[in-house]
Amino acid sequence: MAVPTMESLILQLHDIAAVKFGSFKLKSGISSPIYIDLRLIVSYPSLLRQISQALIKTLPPSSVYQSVCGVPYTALPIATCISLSSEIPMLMRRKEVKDYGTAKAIEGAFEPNQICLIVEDLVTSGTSVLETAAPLRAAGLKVTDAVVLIDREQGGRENLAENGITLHAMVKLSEMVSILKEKGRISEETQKMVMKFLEENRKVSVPVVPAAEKVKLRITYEERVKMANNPTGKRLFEIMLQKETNLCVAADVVTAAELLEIADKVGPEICMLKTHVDIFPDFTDDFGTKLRVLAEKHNFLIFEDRKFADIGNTVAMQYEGGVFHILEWADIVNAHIISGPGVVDGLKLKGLPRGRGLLLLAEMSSSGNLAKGDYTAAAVKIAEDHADFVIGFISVNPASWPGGPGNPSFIHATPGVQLVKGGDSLGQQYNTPSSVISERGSDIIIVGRGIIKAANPAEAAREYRLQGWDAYLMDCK
Ligand code: S5P
Repeated sequence: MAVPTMESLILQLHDIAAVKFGSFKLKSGISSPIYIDLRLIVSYPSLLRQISQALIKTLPPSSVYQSVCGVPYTALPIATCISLSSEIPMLMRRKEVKDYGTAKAIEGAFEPNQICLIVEDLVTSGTSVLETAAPLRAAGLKVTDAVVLIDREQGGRENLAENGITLHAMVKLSEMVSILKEKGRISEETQKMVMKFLEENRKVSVPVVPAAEKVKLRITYEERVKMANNPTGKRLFEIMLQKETNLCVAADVVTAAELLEIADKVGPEICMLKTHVDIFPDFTDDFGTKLRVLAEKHNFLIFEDRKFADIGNTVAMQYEGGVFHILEWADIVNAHIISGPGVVDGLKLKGLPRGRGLLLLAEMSSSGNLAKGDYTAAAVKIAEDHADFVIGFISVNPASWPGGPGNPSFIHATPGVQLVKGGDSLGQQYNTPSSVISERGSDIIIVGRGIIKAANPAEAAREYRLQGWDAYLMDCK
């Protein structure tokens, strides 16, 4: 069957009143002289088929997609038709699933890294396309293009481009209106009114951070490897680059046996594994050796989240001695600076000769915490004074610090990360991977329950890794 002309499709849409002129109140509250309701096309199978064919033709001939996914609900039948006629398998996004970290948000069979084409009926700001792209990406798929029947030319193309998605529109609203005018369906006056409306409502913003508010272009990890002063800090940047990951899993499981098991599962996805060894009832002397074997196997660093906080002399003893012998097996530890710079001197005494690194808690993720303002600034000052041993910070929003994330030789690691913003009942506060990396200027996402409580921790870790790494790449562009 020949592909129908654009003109004929537009006239048919007008015939069935899927495109109407008058005065209509839009969802956004503004009054529009044109109203488009493409839900109607399901009642006209022949038109639906013709539209689907025209949409396929809109795509560059060289493009290859392993799946198509319609934005629910209006575009679902269109995506189904495209799938049938092009024999590209279809995926479906479940609209009801909010927490796509743990529940199944995408239905259908697919492999990670396959490219999925998004199909939409009408694009205004691009928000609904982005809402479908997010769970697809979270599931490990690549989303690079979206095909749409009508582009309302109100900023959607630009908003999608900012999020790495190229928009292919069958027709732009202005072209459609001019065809209807040419064919005598509407008056010149109506055409002018619609064009004026379009002009006045050029840009409908999407609820993402405006480019101007973003942290300025990121210095790449390649460059920062060269700047790192401490051998462990340098290795951390190297591992991130080699494995393309800025994910640290907080393995807060209840036994050492479980920790070793989870470390082996998530190992391929992470640059760093964070432990709380004092949780384990089954801690034994060979724990460190066993964990280091896994760290070697999967190429990750071990970060014992000990949060040292005492005077220098005491923390030096705690670091080396006791039951846990943290110094023996942890590449990285962290410290509060409440006791002043002596805490760093004490840890450095033991750690530096072993090439170990230290993160300072400059901010915390829990609500009502006191690590802010002058306290955060003091942590930065202490780090600068001990840049041979301090590799960076536990931080939450370094982009908001007076000097921003600051010295690029320091690395920022941020806890309180899940795929959806929120919190727990004990004061933890969560932000998303892209918000932590892109908006808040951090380098590493620290994820605990978002991964270890997921039905499949390895799969969840991959989702977080992809989201975190994509956010980093976007910032380097
Ligand atoms: O401010 C902080 C600092 C840390 S290190 N807030 C935190 O939540 N953490 C740790 O990060 C915390 O001890 C836990 O191990 C992890 C967060 O776990 P989640 O399950 O809430 O992701």
